[in-house]
Amino acid sequence: MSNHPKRVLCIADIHGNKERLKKLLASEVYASVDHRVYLGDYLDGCDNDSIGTAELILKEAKRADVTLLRGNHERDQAAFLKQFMDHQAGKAAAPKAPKKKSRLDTLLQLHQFWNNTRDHAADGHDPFRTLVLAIINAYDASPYFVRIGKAFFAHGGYHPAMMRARSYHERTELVKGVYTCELREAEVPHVLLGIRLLRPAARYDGLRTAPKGYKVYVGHHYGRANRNTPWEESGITCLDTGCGKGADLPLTAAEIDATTGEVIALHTF
Ligand SMILES: [Mn+2]
Repeated sequence: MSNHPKRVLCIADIHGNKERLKKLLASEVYASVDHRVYLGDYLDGCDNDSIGTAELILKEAKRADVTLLRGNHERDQAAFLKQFMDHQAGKAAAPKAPKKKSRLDTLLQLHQFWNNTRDHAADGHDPFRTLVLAIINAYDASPYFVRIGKAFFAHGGYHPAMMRARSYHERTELVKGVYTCELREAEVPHVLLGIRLLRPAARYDGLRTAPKGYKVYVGHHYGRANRNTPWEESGITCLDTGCGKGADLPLTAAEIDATTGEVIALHTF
């Protein structure tokens, strides 16, 4: 009957903190769980290594026992990079540079990467183009949310459409019992990517309460009052403890019993 992975590690926002991600990847709990769900926001930190983090995450993307969710930062960077590549091909105007320093840092790091590798482009191998296309493709292949047993995972919040999900997402088809669903684009940014979670519109009533019998796990909310520890409210747990956002704050991961949806243990790296 319940054919889903049993023990799931849910990993909150990384924001370019490659060192803490490396500690997590080398940990006992990472190795021992049945499945891993990343809540998105891999890139854009403060003086962090977003490119090194992206390279590690792109390796994770190849694993069948890993689900990478979309964060609002990936959405913005993927849109920028798509337009940049189209611009290079003469098909679009130049994209506008982001104003936020953390987002600009990622692009400056990409520029540095291009500087360091452009000599290799001459023989037909272009590491910059390869990396940028890999980031865009990984973003396009990532679901907005995933359900495993009694646990829902999304970057920003719960949406009632998550309860209606029946289809398997291509990316996670190999893992039986991992449900994801494509939503209408209009439903997505406001809830699942967390854009309006703090001031939800009336039509997203289900947003602040997990459906009965289920638990919801999100990231995104570092700006909330009790920022350095995970918080739980009406069945929705936020695991974002500010990793990569400047001060040396931990990366938090929750080990979850998917059969009940409950946390078994919290781990910090
Ligand atoms: Mn975030």
